[in-house]
Formats: sequence, C-alpha cells, structure tokens
Amino acid sequence: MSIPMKQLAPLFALLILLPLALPLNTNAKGKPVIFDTDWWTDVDDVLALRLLLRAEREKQVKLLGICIDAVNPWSAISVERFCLYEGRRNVRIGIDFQATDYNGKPPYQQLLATEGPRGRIERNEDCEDCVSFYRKLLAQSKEKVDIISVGYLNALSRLLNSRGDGISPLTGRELVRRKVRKLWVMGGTYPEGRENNFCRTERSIKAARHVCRDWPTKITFLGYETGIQVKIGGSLKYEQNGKDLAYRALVAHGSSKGRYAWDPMLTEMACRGEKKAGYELTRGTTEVDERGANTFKAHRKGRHAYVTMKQKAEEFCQQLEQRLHRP
Ligand SMILES: [Ca+2]
Repeated sequence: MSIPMKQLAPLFALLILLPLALPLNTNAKGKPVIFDTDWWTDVDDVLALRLLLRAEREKQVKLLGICIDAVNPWSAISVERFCLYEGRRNVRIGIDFQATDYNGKPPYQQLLATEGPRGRIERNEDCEDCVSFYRKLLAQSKEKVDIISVGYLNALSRLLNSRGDGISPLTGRELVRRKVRKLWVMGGTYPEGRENNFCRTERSIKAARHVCRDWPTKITFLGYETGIQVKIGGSLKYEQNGKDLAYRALVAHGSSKGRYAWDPMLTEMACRGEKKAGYELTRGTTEVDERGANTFKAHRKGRHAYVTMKQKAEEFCQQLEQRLHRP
C-alpha cells in the first residue's frame, strides 16, 4: 500500500518537532530526579552517570533530564551519546549557555561524541537553555523532584533567579520550594575548606554563595574530603577487552587506574538515601565566602547536612566498583 506524500507530511513535521518535545518520563517507577553535571575537566561525572542510569534501570529513580552547567563544544552530543551507549534513549538535555568561561581542554568529550551511538543531538544548540529546561520539568512534574548536582551551581542559581513566565506563573524560587524535595550537592570541604565546584571561577563562587544562602529545600552535601578516600573505575579495564566507553574516557583523562569517586558517591547516595548508602549526617548550615571557601555551622535544625562514611573506604570502593560493571 502506498500512502500519498501529502498524508505523510504532518507525520514528518511531528518527527522534526520530536527532539524538542519529548514526553516526560512519567510511567517509569522510582523517584524523579534531574542530574546536573559540569561534564568538564574531570571524568568522575561519566562514572556517576553510569551509576545513575543503572539505578534507573533498577527503578530506584526515573531520570527526568540532564542539565549541563559548563559549556564545551561537545557537551550535549557527548552526554547524549554516552546515554545511548548505556542503553538510555531520548534523554532530555538542558545547558547553561552562559557558562562558556570554564576554561580548559575537554579530556574525553570528543571521544564519547565520536565513539558513542548517534542520536538526535548534533550540537549544543539542539538543546534548550537551563532555565526553561528546569522550569518546564519542575512545572510539569506531579511528584516532587530530587536534583543531583555534581558540577557547578550556576544553572541552579539562574533557576532561582527566574521570573514567572508562560511555563509557570511562579518565580524560580517558589517553583523550587513547591516542586523540589531535596538538592544533593557534591561541593565544598567539611567542616571547612575550599573546593573546585564552589571556588573555580567568579561564576561558580557567585552561584555557590547564592544557592547555599537562598535554596529553599534541604540540601545534603558530600565534600572533597570524602570522595578523595575512594578511587574507582580501574577494573573496567577488564570489561569488553578494554573497549568499555567509560573506561576509555578514564584513559583519555589520564586515569586508567581509576578516579576519585566524588560524583559517583554523591549520585549513588542520592539514589539510595544517605543512611542506606552508608553515611552519617551532620546537620547545620553551609556558608560560602567571596573566595569560594566554605564553612559549616553545625546545629540540629539546619536545612543543610554533610555526610561522613559509616563504613570503611575500602567497602565503598568495592561496592561502587562492582556497580560500574554490567550485571
Ligand atoms: Ca563533576
């Protein structure tokens, strides 16, 4: 049977529009999450995303979308193609298009963009800006959403500053207050110190100060001092004769023996909950100064908390290392 082109035209139009109008992932079970990553100079974001997508397959979470908070030429295409490599299609991606000043050479993004399966994204501009991305996902979600931040906080700061618009009459802060359950942040050093995700640039410092001061929900932080005790990923060398794409990203980063697990630990904890994942909480308030250094004032009713490991570091290593492999 042949169908006249005229009848097919609306279908083609719909197919062209599809990348910009993907349905929300509302049928999957698990708590809804948005992943916010710099996907930039460090490779632990790649391992974190692998763990997150595994948690989604296990129905612990449902991934509503990924926000990239630092722009490089291969940001969106490499994120999408790594997701496809992991078997996750149609992931919604937003970008903070203002964050073009995190200088450096992207160590593994071109590799993922070249070697991963081809998807619908060819350039960053195929994605929407982080503010409308977040506002849409939050406004449309019927359940409260957890946000997992393993990068800089500039996209979340811009979300807080956003005004009511055609997506929602609510301000960004009010939208967060009503629609976000909890924010999970890899950032800072506890109880005090100076760490990259807060202090890297003027942009990251301003954003970290803003989010720590004004974010209206609970925040759980995992700091530099925790991730530096756990190194993972080296055993991926034995997966697919060394051709596993996450392992090749580690090699491209110069971390063939593994990388410290800041982002993977935070992500796994966000999926499972602090206690189940083996952490103890200290409640209080995190403050960030104009140099990007942070202090933590402990008090029982604080909206913030940072975590310390209840198990030995080797146990975290073993558990996370194992979860990086395909079951
Ligand atoms: Ca990161």
